[in-house]
Amino acid sequence: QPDAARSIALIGAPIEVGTSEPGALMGPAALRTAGLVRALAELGHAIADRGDVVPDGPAGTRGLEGVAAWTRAVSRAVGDALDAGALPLTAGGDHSLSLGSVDGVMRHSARRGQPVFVLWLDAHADFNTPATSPSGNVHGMPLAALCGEPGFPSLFAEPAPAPLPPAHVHLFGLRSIDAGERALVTARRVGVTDMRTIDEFGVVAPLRRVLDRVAAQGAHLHVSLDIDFLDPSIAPAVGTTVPGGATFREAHLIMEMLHDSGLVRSLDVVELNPFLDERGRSARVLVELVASLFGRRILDRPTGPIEAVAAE
Ligand code: Z70
Ligand code: MN
Ligand code: MN
Ligand code: MN
Repeated sequence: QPDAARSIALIGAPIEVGTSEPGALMGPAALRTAGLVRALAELGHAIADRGDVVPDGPAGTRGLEGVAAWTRAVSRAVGDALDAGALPLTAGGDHSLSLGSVDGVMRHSARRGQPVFVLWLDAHADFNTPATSPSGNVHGMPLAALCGEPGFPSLFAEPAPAPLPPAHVHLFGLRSIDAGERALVTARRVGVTDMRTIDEFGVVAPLRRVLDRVAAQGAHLHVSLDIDFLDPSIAPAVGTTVPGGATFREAHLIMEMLHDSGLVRSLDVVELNPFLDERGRSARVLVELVASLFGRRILDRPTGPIEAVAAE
């Protein structure tokens, strides 16, 4: 079946104040250079590049103060895209940008009385608070702030939306977690498919359970793709590599399943550090994955053993 054409808004969020490793601010430019807009246009989508977000106030300060300047601006850009009927694709930049993108999604969904569900494809839990964080890096904290954990300064515009319920967050691909966030993720009952589960059951069964829940709730599905979800052998452009990540094939299958579900309403692509890339290969893998999420497929018909036999 031909794919439904979508209106997509590409929002650049060149943020790196949430990390200690410089380079992520070049991420949006590298994704554009790798052909992100062309790939989506070739699939028949109407993609508008809205350029890079301009932060509110001083954004060069590292830490929560600098991140706060970005959060409100990213939230507005994402909210405007959703209001216009487009699917916001926020390209980072470090993972603190999801404070803004998810906040924008939550405000939009609150107006419509629709629940929000967040699928977090990441090696990390990103559930530290300023009190538990061993590094002080805000890119390790966005989910804790979005879920209303105490200890954060004011990051969101007033009035802030109700916090994201931790049960509406699913960490997928987890393989590196700090002691403090480990306790929080357990206590708050955050959904988790860790790498051990993926090794044992593959990606299909766990992801299908998540997607079935999202469909049953009629929720807005927000997908946040951290490049370190992938194994560093296929995507080396990250500050801290964590071995044992998703393979090229697992990641593509996940994107194809997300596409087929028809549930994804907003997307982040984060943590690409082009300064650490090898001849653009990490940026290109991300573009291929995004294309798969938006309908690129091997054949223009469903694939599978039964169809293959019937076609002979
Ligand atoms: C660690 C921290 C982190 C990358 C997220 C790491 C956080 N949990 N690192 N993404 N690359 O500092 O909070
Ligand atoms: Mn992350
Ligand atoms: Mn919506
Ligand atoms: Mn990560």
